[in-house]
Amino acid sequence: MTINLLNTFLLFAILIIITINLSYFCSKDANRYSVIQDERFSIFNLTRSISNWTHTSSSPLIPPYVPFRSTFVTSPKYSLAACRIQKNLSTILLNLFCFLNTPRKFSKTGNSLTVEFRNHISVETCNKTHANHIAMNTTFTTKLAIIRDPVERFLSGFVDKCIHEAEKKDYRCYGCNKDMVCVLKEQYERFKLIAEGRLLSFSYEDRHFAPMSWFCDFDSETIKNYRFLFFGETEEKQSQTIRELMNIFSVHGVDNGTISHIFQELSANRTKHSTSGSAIREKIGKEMRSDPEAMRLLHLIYENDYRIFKLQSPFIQS
Ligand SMILES: *[C@@H]1O[C@H](CO)[C@@H](O)[C@H](O)[C@H]1NC(C)=O
Ligand SMILES: *[C@@H]1O[C@H](CO)[C@@H](O)[C@H](O)[C@H]1NC(C)=O
Ligand SMILES: *[C@@H]1O[C@H](CO)[C@@H](O)[C@H](O)[C@H]1NC(C)=O
Ligand SMILES: *[C@@H]1O[C@H](CO)[C@@H](O)[C@H](O)[C@H]1NC(C)=O
Ligand SMILES: *[C@@H]1O[C@H](CO)[C@@H](O)[C@H](O)[C@H]1NC(C)=O
Ligand SMILES: *[C@@H]1O[C@H](CO)[C@@H](O)[C@H](O)[C@H]1NC(C)=O
Ligand SMILES: CC(=O)N[C@H]1CO[C@H](CO)[C@@H](O)[C@@H]1O
Repeated sequence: MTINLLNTFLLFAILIIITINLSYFCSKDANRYSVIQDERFSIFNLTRSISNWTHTSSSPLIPPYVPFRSTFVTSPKYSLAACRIQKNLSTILLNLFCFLNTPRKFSKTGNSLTVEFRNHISVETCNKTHANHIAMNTTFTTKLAIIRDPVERFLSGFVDKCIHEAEKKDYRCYGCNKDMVCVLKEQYERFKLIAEGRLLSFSYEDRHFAPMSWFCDFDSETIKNYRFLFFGETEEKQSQTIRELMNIFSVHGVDNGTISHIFQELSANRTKHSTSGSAIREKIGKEMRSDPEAMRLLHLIYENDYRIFKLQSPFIQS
């Protein structure tokens, strides 16, 4: 009896603490973390699901479906929407959807679709392209998400952020100085804290390395509403994905002229957006795969991504 009472009391105390933390978190930076304004992301629901993870999960794996800030692009005219997960691809998606929404204006300025969007076009021009929380919105008959092999995605981000960007900013990647295991250790601890609702703000690195299942307002239900496009690591696979995307546009009534323009842009500029071939990436990738500690941590962080997106896991099953 008394033990039950004590447990109930403890649970309440934990819930209150989490609630206070969350309300601090939401009010502090409401614009950046668009977790409010949607019932599913209300303090009550977040608290409920977070306490559920904390109490039911004894697995060392980083859990899936932790609500993370996501942005989307939409084209209501074609009943299409897409979630933007990865940095570079998301720039391309933004340009594509902006182009779909305002083809004439866009062509007249003569800007390439793939040129960094922000530098050339005012936010307002493509204002309506942005959206929040489309996972359950029935206005869009197709909701796209481009996914990538989780370990390749990490590797690409590591080379980009922890090698290249860290040259100029030594605080980048937690000051790990190109040490992958150091980054993964820190990141694993941070993801655990985030999943438990115990971390109040997210780092730049968190946003780049978070599991894909944390984005797009994915949960075990909403994930069924998405159509996935797999972005492979080879040119062949990537051009296949581009063709698949063009096919989707065509089915949604985008005219041939627009499609062939987009197709040419993407094909001509594709190689620029892929680091798959770079020598440094190959070298680091080799080191990563032969380092048991790196692979152990990658397994803990990304195994659930492999399961959820039904991708073949590179980790030895034990
Ligand atoms: C929690 O989310 C569900 C939808 O998943 C919603 O129907 C319900 O109203 C929400 N509860 C609160 C208190 O916001
Ligand atoms: C906790 O999680 C279980 C399994 O995922 C689910 O069936 C249950 O409804 C959840 N409980 C709450 C209170 O969210
Ligand atoms: C988008 O446009 C609306 C009005 O048309 C404006 O209120 C809003 O601030 C704009 N948003 C951005 C990001 O420019
Ligand atoms: C769905 O998206 C459309 C277009 O962005 C928006 O006008 C509408 O309010 C959304 N519906 C819901 C239920 O959020
Ligand atoms: C668009 O292309 C498809 C297949 O490539 C073709 O069947 C169709 O006739 C074309 N439509 C127009 C309007 O050019
Ligand atoms: C992303 O873009 C940056 C420059 O904008 C580039 O250096 C990097 O290689 C790209 N990464 C991927 C994975 O395409
Ligand atoms: C078709 C093509 O080459 N499109 C663009 C690719 O990107 C460069 C700049 O990065 C543009 O100048 C091209 O127009």
